[in-house]
Amino acid sequence: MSDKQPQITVAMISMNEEAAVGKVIADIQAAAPGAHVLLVDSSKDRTPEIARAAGAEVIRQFPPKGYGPAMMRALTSARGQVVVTLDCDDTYPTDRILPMAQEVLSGRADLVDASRLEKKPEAMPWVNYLANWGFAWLASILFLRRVTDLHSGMRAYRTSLFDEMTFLAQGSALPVELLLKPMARGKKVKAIFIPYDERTGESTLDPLKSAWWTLKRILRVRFGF
Ligand SMILES: Nc1nc2c(ncn2[C@@H]2O[C@H](COP(=O)(O)OP(=O)(O)O)[C@@H](O)[C@H]2O)c(=O)[nH]1
Ligand SMILES: [Mg+2]
Repeated sequence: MSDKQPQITVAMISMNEEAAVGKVIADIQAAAPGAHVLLVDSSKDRTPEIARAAGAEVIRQFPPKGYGPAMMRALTSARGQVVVTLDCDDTYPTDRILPMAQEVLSGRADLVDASRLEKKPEAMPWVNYLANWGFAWLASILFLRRVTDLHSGMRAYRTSLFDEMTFLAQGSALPVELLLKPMARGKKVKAIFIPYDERTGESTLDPLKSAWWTLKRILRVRFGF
């Protein structure tokens, strides 16, 4: 950890990502030198040791509480003006970290969403793609602006957003609310398109539960219940 106060935190949550974590942190450090790297980790494997040895701050959350509580902990523990999130499974392009952070630091955006869904990614099964596409259209209609990817794990957030508004950590599909609520509150939300790579290791996602929570979160933010 460096002594000077970083402006950028790159935050990840991790559960049993020992196959990917070392490479992901090395890629982050190469792409964003001086950024603070933070993991909220709920692993049983060697992920936390590998991350600490690589210079990351590791907050242990064990036993695991699920994606939402881990992600909220990461977002609210970030240092500096901007926090960029990534999955810890080597599926997101680390070379976009700095350009996304720069949009926030410059004041042009409060949130930048890295959409994986400009077109169907080869690594994404059709059923996931169609579900994502349908929910993105529903949100686009209800929020009166084009949204393409509600579930991206790669975002840049102005850290002050987490002092200004609260998000429901419990339940699946938290990224939906993390995108739509700032949008509904008039924050400057931008999107870029990114490529999406094959995952290293297994996904923890339960698709039906995620679909149900996606719908609930869209309606909750839009209609305030
Ligand atoms: N700390 C923590 N991390 C989690 C938990 N569940 C999932 N993750 C991590 O969250 C990220 C996204 O999960 P992933 O399985 O890749 O979901 P997918 O990208 O939708 O397939 C990965 O880095 C996981 O290791 C949890 O309960 N606690
Ligand atoms: Mg992932």
